[in-house]
Amino acid sequence: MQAFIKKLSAERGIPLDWLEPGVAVARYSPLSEKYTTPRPNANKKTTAEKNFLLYERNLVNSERIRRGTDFLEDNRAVFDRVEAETGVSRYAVAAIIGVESIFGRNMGRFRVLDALMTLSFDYTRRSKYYLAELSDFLEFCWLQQIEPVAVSGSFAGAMGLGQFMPSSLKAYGKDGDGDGHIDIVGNEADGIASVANFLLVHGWARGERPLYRVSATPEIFKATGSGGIKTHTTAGALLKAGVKPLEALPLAENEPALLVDLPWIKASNEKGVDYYIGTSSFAAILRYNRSYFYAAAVSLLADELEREYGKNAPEAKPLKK
Ligand SMILES: [Ca+2]
Repeated sequence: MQAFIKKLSAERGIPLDWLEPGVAVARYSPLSEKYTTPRPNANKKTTAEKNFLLYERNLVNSERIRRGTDFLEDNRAVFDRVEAETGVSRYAVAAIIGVESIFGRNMGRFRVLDALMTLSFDYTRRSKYYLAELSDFLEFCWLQQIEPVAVSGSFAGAMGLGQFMPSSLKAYGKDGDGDGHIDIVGNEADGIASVANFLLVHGWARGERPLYRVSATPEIFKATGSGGIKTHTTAGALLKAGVKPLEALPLAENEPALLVDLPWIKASNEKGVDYYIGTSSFAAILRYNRSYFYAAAVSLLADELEREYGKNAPEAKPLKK
């Protein structure tokens, strides 16, 4: 650990007499180790991972929609400004914050310093990853003049409304209220601006919805080389391959796109797959978490928030079964 501190100090210009006492107060975090340790049967996918209906039910529900509309209203001025500056939909930003931290109610009560020190030095399965995150965390604290021990987050070190890991905070963190500091945990404007910036940098297209409902088949899915997280094809090419819109599809033929499959199983054991055309904006959400289920739940929650809260709410769409 001493060698790490010395190296970090030299490489990033962080004074040793700030780093050493800052890090010395770290305590072992048993829960960080426990929660990041794979369980013996972790390779068996749980039902919620194979069934979008279950996954969606946990994240897109009336409780979260209600909290979301409150959050949008409480932060209306910030969203007005951030949306005008970035073009990123306030509903998508709010939906990510809703999924990540239930609009700030669940940002984590672990000391980020303890979590990252434990996962870097005491728990070595992914120590290289966590050492890099710890380095970015300490650098961020130094630049923002925050005491590392004062920052709270998840058991793995994710922070704030958008649950940013330190590397994301370093790369995409934004000062949303213009006070000269990025306070990702305590300041909602900074949290909102940072999530919007993340989506903008990863290709959010102004005015574009993430998902459009279509019909398709497993054969079309395979034939179009679908399944990745990038917009590897175009809306026109997907239509040519047999994909059929199930709602208005205001996309140009050459619009970058991908085909999204969401398998579901009903309580009656009926099975099926919902298909969507995902746009660049959907791909931007996928950079937050490389899971179609995650990005689709965020997108559908955004649609629900827009319907509930938006002044120009879209007409009801057949998104749900
Ligand atoms: Ca700020």
